[in-house]
Amino acid sequence: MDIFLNITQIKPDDYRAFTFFIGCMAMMAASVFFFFELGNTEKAWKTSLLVSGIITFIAAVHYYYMRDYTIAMQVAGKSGKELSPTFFRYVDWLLTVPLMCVEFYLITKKAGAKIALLWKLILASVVMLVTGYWGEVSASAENTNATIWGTISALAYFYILYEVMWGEVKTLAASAGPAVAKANNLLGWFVLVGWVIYPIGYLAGTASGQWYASFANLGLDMDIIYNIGDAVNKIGFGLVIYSLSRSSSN
Ligand SMILES: *C/C=C(C)/C=C/C=C(C)/C=C/C1=C(C)CCCC1(C)C
Repeated sequence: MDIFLNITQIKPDDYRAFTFFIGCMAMMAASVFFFFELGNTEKAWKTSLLVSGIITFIAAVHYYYMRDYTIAMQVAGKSGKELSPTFFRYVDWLLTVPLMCVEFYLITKKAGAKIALLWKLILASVVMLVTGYWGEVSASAENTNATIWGTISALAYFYILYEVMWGEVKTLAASAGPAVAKANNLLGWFVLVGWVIYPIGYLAGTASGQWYASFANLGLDMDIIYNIGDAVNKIGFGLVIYSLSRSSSN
């Protein structure tokens, strides 16, 4: 099979491939925007904005490959879970979610955030993602792995949410001034509402044969849900950082 797949092979009703395609474009556009805006950003916010651009750029590259992957599988006659680029998906997340934790550290650093806080957030995000990955790849109608690993993953997720909304990050953001407090609050809402899209995708994708099969089957594909989540969260996070960099500029 030709490895240089042509995007014209996307079938008109293949929403999975289509959302990978449009996700790639959106991430690329966002990266160009963040990178170009670096030039007229105050020094204090340059690194934060650079990280925003790196996050969307890493995602753009992964989306480029994930789109090809899913089309290749489609063309090879595969179906169901085989169409999901699970490995690339989690490699992408393992790079980008810790970078989102870095954003929390960067915006609270001038209020005294310690490197230990950053490591706690990164560790929690790695636990969340590695267990999620195990849950996805080992899920089957014969076992309860998806539930067990998904639960551990969710605990790590709640820890991050707690730190951002009510814990150390929140306290530091409050003492860093109103602009940072507001940005942190907005980012917290992304973690609360935006990140919840992911466990919904996970439940939908692993539902077969599980106790949650009846309600998790939304008729929506797991990848489509994840793709929506990524666009909302990665670009949204970046825009919050961008507006923070503007509000305290001049
Ligand atoms: C840019 C990518 C982001 C922000 C990805 C975030 C992913 C999550 C918050 C995933 C969370 C999961 C759970 C809370 C439980 C089930 C397994 C996961 C990994 C889907």
